[in-house]
Amino acid sequence: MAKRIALITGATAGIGEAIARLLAAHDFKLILCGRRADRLQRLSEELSHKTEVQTLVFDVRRRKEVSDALQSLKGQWQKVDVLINNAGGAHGLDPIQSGNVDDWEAMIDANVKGLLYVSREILPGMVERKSGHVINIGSIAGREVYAGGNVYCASKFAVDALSRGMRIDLNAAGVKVTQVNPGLVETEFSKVRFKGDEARAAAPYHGLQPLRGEDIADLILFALTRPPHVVVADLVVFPVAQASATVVKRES
Ligand code: NDP
Ligand code: 8X3
Repeated sequence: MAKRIALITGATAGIGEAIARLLAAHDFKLILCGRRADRLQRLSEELSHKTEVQTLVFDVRRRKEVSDALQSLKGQWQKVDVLINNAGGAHGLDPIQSGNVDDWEAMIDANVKGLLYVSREILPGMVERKSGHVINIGSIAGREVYAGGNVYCASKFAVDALSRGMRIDLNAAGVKVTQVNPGLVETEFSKVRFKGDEARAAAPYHGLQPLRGEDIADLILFALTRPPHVVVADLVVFPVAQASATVVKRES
């Protein structure tokens, strides 16, 4: 079987980088996307020993950058088989009444609008070919709201609605849609949320064994390798120490 082409947004760190490494070892060609060109270049050089790799540098919040980047793909690379909408994150944990409006915009623009801009470029080809698989990275924050989560949670509730909507609209074309909703995964997520404050960034993982990006990548590979008639529609995954967005067992 020919290698499938997987496009991964947010491949420069965390979950996206782990997905890239795992798919490179399992018969996928890769289109790696992110804003940090140096990291994309390094990862591409490393993975090129295992598979064919393209890189695209763009900010998912910028509609024209997204369309220019994706339309620059040539030949076989235009036929994306697997779209992994992973780029995004949280900015701040402030109560709604004192929230930072720039943080709100960054989250809505990347987590919701960015996912839409990228999907709008890739989905028509999947529909035309009547094949493809979209994986959206949601979150437990898209199922439960917690203190200070307000806009981040809203953005992930939106991803949940978009995943369900995609599944319905793409049903006739036979395009698979999988949503993966992780709980606590130790990546750069918390450093970004707390703007580099190392102590606050480390706190969510204190006294427990969090998930790693590799754990999420493993589930995605599972979803991508089911038989043609099977779609893993929706997954919630926690570290064992976590029972909900707010119930977490910590060893002191
Ligand atoms: P990281 O901060 O480690 O990685 C985030 C990735 O997204 C980076 O590659 C970053 O690349 C990219 N990214 C962020 N903003 C943009 C942007 N505007 N344009 C393009 N790329 C962007 O976090 P995670 O790996 O943890 O996060 C990946 C996804 O998983 C996110 O959607 C997050 O919400 C979700 N998630 C994370 C959980 C966790 O506990 N860590 C739990 C549940 C869901 P670059 O900066 O180079 O552009
Ligand atoms: C990331 C998980 O619980 O920090 O989406 O919001 S959480």
